Amino acid sequence: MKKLPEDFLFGGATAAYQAEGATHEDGKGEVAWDEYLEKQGRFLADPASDFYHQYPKDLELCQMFGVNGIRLSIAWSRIFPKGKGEVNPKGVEFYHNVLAEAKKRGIKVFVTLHHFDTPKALFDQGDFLNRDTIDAFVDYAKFCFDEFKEVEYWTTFNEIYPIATNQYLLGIFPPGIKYDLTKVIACLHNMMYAHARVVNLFKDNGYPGQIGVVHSLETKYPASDAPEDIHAAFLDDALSVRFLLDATYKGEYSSQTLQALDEICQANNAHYEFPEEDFVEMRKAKDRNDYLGINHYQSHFVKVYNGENAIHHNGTGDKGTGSYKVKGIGERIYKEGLERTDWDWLIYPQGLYDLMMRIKEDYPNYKAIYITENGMGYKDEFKDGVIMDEPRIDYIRKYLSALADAIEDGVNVKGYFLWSLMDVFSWSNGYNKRYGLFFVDFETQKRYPKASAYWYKQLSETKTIV
Ligand code: BGP
Repeated sequence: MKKLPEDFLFGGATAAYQAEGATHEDGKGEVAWDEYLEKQGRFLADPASDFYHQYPKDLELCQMFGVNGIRLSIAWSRIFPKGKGEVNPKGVEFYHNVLAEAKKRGIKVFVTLHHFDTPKALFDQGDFLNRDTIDAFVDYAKFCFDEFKEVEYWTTFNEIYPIATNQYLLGIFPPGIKYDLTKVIACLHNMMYAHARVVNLFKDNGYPGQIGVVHSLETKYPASDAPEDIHAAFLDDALSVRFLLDATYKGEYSSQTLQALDEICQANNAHYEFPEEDFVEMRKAKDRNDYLGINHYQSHFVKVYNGENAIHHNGTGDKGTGSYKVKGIGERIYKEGLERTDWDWLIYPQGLYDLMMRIKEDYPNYKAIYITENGMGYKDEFKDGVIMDEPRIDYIRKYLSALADAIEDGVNVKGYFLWSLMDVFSWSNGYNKRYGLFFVDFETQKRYPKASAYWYKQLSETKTIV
């Protein structure tokens, strides 16, 4: 039996577009997803979990089940329907109401400024490939810091790497572009620079509270001891993990990162250029991150690959259909004997432990870590209001044990947010990939606590992983 610290936060995570629904209500502006999903014709982000109207119920459930933290995001387009310019007072009012309700119930709120939902007016101009979007983002952040003084924990971005790659490598997020490594790298850098600008704005102006960024960090291992596989894992890691951590905590890219970028660019006919003055801002911000948020679901085993790019995203839950091969980086393989979910996500808690230890070693100025997302997508079975989701409990138990080991070994981890608090809409899977502690009947919007919710409540009360 392992213990977690007495003051550990047991949270649940959500995101505006995946939880709120009401995508056209009360003056909310468009996001690229609205049109993209409509055209795709598989599912829409309405009703999602109707958090826009159900939030008092969801926060009540948090309190009842020992969930003492919630991660949510502000939909930029509820505040500025066109991304900048005129403010929508109804949007502002909505978030004040949510924050007040959470406070009433003693729930700590972590607020993300951007969770995959750039307002369409800016998205159509190139999103973060267009440097004007950075200025608009900084202005939006400033507005929020001035307005929402009740917020204690701010996060600039959710998952810069998946944004860059899902938009420009896998092509599963709008604008649906595939295999464009030039765009991937430009997007990564511009967003890291935007993060630094916002952190410096926050600290220079002495706003109250804490600020950080949420990165998706998935540990990479070589598929074998062969030097070329070791190198492939190094390249995959350099682009997806090291690039982000270097930018966040070193304020520049280490020579190893740049060496990997050069190699990746050469294989993919890609190029990059980083304005030198960006690093002035980034170096200034590197010791000002109050915490690092980590989303961690899986790890990858990587093998050398020099063939043509071939990625198939498993967005249906048909086990074994996913594949990932990127020229000059590597192929992610399924390691024999390791469990994976129906969506082909490898269950490997050791990866979380190794990641924690690596951050402690390589980025000693990290201050504090919150696991801001971890959880298991599962096809829950609903039987007369009862949902026995043992595989999910088992998944959380294993990952929390790995986390407890890392804490024991000196990593400063302050809390954990399960993805997701209640079932929500999934960007590329729609509604059959459920993650929540609370089952949502998307037709009636009724909530039902799953077995995992009762397990989590006990965990939060005893701090003991059983
Ligand atoms: C993270 C995102 C979340 C959520 C989660 C699960 O990348 O921050 O928004 O979607 O992954 O992903 P999926 O719904 O694709 O299973």
